[in-house]
Amino acid sequence: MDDVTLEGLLEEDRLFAPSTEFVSNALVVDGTFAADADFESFWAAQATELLDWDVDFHTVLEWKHPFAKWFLGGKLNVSYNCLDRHVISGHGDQVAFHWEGEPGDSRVISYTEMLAEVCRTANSLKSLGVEKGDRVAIYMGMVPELAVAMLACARIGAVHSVVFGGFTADSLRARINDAEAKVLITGDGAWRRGGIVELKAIADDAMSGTPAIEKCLVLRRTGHDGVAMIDGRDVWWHDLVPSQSDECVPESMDAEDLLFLLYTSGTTGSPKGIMHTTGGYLTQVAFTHKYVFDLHPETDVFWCTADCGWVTGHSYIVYGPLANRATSVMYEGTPDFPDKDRFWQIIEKYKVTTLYTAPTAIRTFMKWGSEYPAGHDLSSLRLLGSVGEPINPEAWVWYFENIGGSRCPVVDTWWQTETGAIMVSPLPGKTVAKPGSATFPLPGIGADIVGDDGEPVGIPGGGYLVLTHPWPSMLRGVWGDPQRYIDTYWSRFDKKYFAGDGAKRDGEGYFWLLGRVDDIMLVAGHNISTTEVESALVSHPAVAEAAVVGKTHETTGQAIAAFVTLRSGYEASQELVAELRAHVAEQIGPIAKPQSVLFTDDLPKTRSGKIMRRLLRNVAEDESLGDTTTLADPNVVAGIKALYAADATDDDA
Ligand code: 7RM
Repeated sequence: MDDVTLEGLLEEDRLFAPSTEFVSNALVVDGTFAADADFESFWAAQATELLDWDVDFHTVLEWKHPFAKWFLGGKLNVSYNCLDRHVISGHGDQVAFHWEGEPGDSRVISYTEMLAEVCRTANSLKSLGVEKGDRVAIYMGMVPELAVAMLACARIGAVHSVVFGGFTADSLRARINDAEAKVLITGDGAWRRGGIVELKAIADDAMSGTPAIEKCLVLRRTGHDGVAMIDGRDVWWHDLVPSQSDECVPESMDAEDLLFLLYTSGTTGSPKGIMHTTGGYLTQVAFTHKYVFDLHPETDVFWCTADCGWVTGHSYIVYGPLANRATSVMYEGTPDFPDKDRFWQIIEKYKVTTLYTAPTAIRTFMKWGSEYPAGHDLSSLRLLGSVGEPINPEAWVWYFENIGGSRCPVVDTWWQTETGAIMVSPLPGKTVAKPGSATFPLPGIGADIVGDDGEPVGIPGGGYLVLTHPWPSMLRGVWGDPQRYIDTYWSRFDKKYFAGDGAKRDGEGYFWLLGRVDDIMLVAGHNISTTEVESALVSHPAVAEAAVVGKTHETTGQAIAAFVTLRSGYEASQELVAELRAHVAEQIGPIAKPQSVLFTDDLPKTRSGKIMRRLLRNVAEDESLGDTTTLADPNVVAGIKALYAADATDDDA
């Protein structure tokens, strides 16, 4: 950040305390967790309380900076903790998943059924030659068998590597090869807005260059013709799995045995295989899922709208909810199929109590208009969550009012693939929330904000978010590249984990996440966060979503270029450009006023929905776009580039 502290200019003084009704039944209220318990004993207590161990651990933490081992000597099986123990305790009939298919078909799957299918699938994997420690790649749509496949791997001690079903053959091939996966589990196809994504055809292309792959297990989902099966390599799920025994003894795993790899692309270099292990990961996902979402397993219906191809799906569709015996909704499709009210229809149908989704979705719903949620009974909801990007205060308030009926606490949860589980978040029965702030680190977590010199900036202050001590679900490394683990996360600051996010703390110590540090802008000597300027824009009634970037400017170093999508009912105009620029100046200060504002129908996003500002910077600088393979839709940025070139709203006034 060029030795200038991140300023943190946007102010927010709206406060949202949990209602007395919510507090009266909440798992965590003021005083539930001792404020200054030492973090090792804290996590040891959670591990013992939340999980069933085959053998107790003898040592809580071994910390050989920056390599951590948690719960040494402990043995357990993740699938046993997610399934068997709930059946044994008499809850086998409880629904594990209400699954909703995109075309409108649905399935109800109990814990007993889930366990039987996981055992059959685990036995199938064994019959295909999979052994403890082997890697299994999974490339599927959002069908129950995806969760089953993950748990089947966990049951026999195989390491899964789920690759999001929207990735290309090249991306899949690179991930399979890096992990040297022996088996690939895929489907014939996946439904996507009424069309079919031909998963098997893409997988075949990928497998044309994957020497380690021996077998491919294929689930029939879309049932379309012409799916080619290669003799000796490919096996239909329905030909293998149903005939297997529904009993499979769970492999007792060391706490530090690898549970899964999950590849993250980041902004530079090849994807990193983030390594997560067994005991620490399950402890922290169970803890956070229980207390951040105030889980009451007898009455709640939990819905995390992520895809299992991302860490959010791993931790809060599969492992956290199942470890806690939650009843979840799992949905196959997109929010706008067949119409823009699909989410609200699902919430009404299953009486969802807890919704966990992303700011990109919330801003899209704002853009579509509040009549879609207003047409449905959402009164079952009692808690709302957000993850993936900073949530703009205006989007937070829209979510609170239009989805939560002004009655549900909102938990804005900060975490990463690398952290494995939620790290910074309100506790809904305790924390007084401020829209746009992830509030405070959870119990057992050490987070701080430091300047360029690595020294804490204090309160209030802005700089880089760091984690100050190990946590149970932390990544254990980058697969095959220990040096990259050290360089990426542990070298920027001495003895502190560098998260790559800018952040500030306000006068009351609340944490505000301000976006990736690569995105921070330097305007006339001021470090300005993209998040804050975007939030100022989104607070204008015409704006649904905004992305801002810094572009080279001869006098100020950088100037701010804004890209804005409008809410339905608003029209682009020169007057609106002037109004938005004035609005930002008023909200933050003249220094943050965008030099240009371009109206666009869409913003470039990654497949997991995060705005890709690097590409907008290329557009603003009139540079070539470079690598666009992580984009959900490369056409969007090409369209913006053409618009930008034709636009003349640049104005230095
Ligand atoms: C869970 C997930 C991680 C990055 C992270 C941040 C951003 C995620 C929030 C957030 C502000 C949040 N994993 N991020 N959650 N920023 N507030 N509540 O998204 O590995 O895919 O991304 O996402 O930049 O570093 S991830």
